[in-house]
Amino acid sequence: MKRILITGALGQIGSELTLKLRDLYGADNVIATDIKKNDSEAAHSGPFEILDVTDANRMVEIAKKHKVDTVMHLAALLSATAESKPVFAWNLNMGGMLNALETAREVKAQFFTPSSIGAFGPSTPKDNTPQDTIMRPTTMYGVNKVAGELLADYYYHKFGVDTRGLRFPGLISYVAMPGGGTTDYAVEIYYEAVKNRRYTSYIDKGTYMDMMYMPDALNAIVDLMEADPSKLIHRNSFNVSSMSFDPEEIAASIAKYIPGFKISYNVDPARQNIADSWPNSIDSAAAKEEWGFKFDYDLDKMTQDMIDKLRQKMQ
Ligand code: AKB
Repeated sequence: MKRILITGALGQIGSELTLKLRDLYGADNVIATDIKKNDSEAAHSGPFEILDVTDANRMVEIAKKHKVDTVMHLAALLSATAESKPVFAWNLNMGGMLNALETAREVKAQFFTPSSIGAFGPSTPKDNTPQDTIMRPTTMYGVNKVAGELLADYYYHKFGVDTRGLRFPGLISYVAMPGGGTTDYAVEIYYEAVKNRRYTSYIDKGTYMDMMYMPDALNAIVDLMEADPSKLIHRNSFNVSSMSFDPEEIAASIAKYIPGFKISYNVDPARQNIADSWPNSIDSAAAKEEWGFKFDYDLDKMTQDMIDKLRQKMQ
């Protein structure tokens, strides 16, 4: 039976991952932590501890107190926020990562952390970006992600920590809003479509980025963590994506379910710059071959589910 410590458990991924893991492994076996408590289900459906991930001692103390055998480190600043506060981002993203890896080493735990399509940069091949390729990101977030991938591989080779990671695309969900990401437009657009039948996009038409619906992302985390280690050639981190679209294409998909939906543009140069430095679409072949990555949702199936769920939520 697993005993899992999650950092950033009340964030965009954590709010849903915590509940899924509690369903799979038992509520008491999933220890949610975050810098503040809120009134979400993730904070109240099982053990919860306040944790600032830059506090190394406290992280180890919580891991020992709850006898965890798995650390899932989700706490991090996303790309647009990291770009506006680069020094803070370095300290939080890299400090948190080092502390989480050290915790995993000390308590002999398996380790997961998300990387991102943000780990790639303008000199990376843009289409069908391979698993192993040029990684020279031009954002602080990307620098943190590449350094984090290397550090996680280092902990595997040097100390034998069972580290695993996924390069996530933009994640879309109706549960918790992302905060400070470049791909957030693809979440906001659904909220605005259901409320106002229109959306003003800060990302320009023609800008393609990879995306994935949250249920597929959560399944990918569980499948990777349960994968047979002898099959893993890569570890930190695997390309995974289930769709790639630009704002026009997501708007056209929404218009199939919300007739009259209109998109307009007011491009934010800061976030557009970040988006322009990322791939159009990445190749998930290594994840498929090494641990059977699969997904259920394409753009239209996701759109239909997002709209249904948001209508119920906003009633
Ligand atoms: C962001 O936009 O910063 C994230 C990501 C793709 O890593 N959603």
